[in-house]
Amino acid sequence: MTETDGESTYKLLVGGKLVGQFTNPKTSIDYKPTPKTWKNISVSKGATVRVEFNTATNSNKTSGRIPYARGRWIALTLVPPGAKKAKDRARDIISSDSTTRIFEETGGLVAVEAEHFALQTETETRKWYITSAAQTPEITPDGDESHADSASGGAYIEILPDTRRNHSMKLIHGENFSNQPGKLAILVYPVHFNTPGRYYVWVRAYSTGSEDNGIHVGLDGTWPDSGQRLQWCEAKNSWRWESMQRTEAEHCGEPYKIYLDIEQPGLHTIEFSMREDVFEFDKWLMTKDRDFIRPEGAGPS
Ligand SMILES: [Ca+2]
Ligand SMILES: [Ca+2]
Ligand SMILES: [Ca+2]
Repeated sequence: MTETDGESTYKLLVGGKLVGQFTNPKTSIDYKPTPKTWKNISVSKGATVRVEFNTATNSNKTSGRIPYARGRWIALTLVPPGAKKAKDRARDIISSDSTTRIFEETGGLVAVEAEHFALQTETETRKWYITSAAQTPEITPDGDESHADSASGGAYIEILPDTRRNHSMKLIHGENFSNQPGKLAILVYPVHFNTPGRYYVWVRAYSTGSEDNGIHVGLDGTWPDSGQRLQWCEAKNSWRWESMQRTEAEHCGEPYKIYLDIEQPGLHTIEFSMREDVFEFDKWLMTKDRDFIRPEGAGPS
């Protein structure tokens, strides 16, 4: 923040090393936010980030009380590389491939086949593969058979390989499990929203075991708490629409807790990422109706 009585200098140190320095401009306005951006700064795990700032005066007084600035500041924000505004991100995705589908919300509802994703990222460890009557992935191990004949649109996607079939098999964080969203196998769908507001997210999935029934949902490259740990417990061995969040209190999930807030109308990206491998994903929808009734079949077109 600028101060009229002096121009303080700020230093940013990472791991004890000076990576940026900034001196406030002269000003006639006190406490005006004056952001400074430093690019291409790497912060290694466990590094200490330190901000230093000094007092400064621009007074010519030689006696009496000398006015001075205190080096006031408000915030330090870390932005990951590649982070973009929501609109830029969605536009980049669309312009990179002319065949990309853009979905549209009307009347507070949008429904999308999972296999119609625009792209997927973070695929080194686990990846989504399409299964249809004509196409079965050749990735092994895969602990269950094809369920394409009962899938909406005749196709679904599945995260492979599957190295954790049941609770006794080894859980490897960041490999066959990720309680953290946005780490593994991220799917991206561009959606144009006409109606801002709170949308409840429902997903149609097929669970055949105890370690294939969780996923995360996010918005515009962010992963809010209300999109984490969608969970399925009921109706094993069938396609099942669900909108439940796994919590400490209820491992099978609580209703009304899975939602995304669309604050501005226009283009956004809806994104899903892996929680458990061999998750089978047929279709998803977002509805403004909190009391949306679970579809028995494929759900809205
Ligand atoms: Ca399978
Ligand atoms: Ca699994
Ligand atoms: Ca489908």
